Amino acid sequence: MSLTRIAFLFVAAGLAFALPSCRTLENEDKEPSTFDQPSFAKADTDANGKLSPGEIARYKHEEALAEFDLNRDNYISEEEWNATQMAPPGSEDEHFNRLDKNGDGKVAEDEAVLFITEHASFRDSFKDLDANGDNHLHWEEYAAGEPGSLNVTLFSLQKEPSQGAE
Ligand SMILES: [Ca+2]
Ligand SMILES: [Ca+2]
Ligand SMILES: [Ca+2]
Repeated sequence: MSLTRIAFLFVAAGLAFALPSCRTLENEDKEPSTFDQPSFAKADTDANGKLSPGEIARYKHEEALAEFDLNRDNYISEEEWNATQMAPPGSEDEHFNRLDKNGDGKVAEDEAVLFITEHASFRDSFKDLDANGDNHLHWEEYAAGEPGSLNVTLFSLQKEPSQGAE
């Protein structure tokens, strides 16, 4: 019995050691998370049973902060941004400056929320999912659609509006 126990502890320790290092290596492949029902409820900060574009964007930004806000001041500084290495080389500055609307060298929550909610892909997906057109998503509307379609993050490059689009 004690041998089994020792073997178990050995495996558990090995896992605990291996998992965090995998996670950091896999950053680039990591899918931004989609909502399950509990996180959907958590994102509904005014508790009216449905999500506005801002509530979704704020929730997504909080996830990003947990990962990239290294000094935990609720801002993503240019230094923290560059440390993520998510943007293709050479495009970081331009993209960061677009996020940092007031030019103070860091991305605040309202700047992030604005970027996400104004992103063309986000707006299109939201409109598709919003079956009753009230500019909010109910869980039923969200669950009936493509789960990944709202996955716009700070790293999503804005496509130039295609010419002649309606
Ligand atoms: Ca709400
Ligand atoms: Ca920060
Ligand atoms: Ca700023």
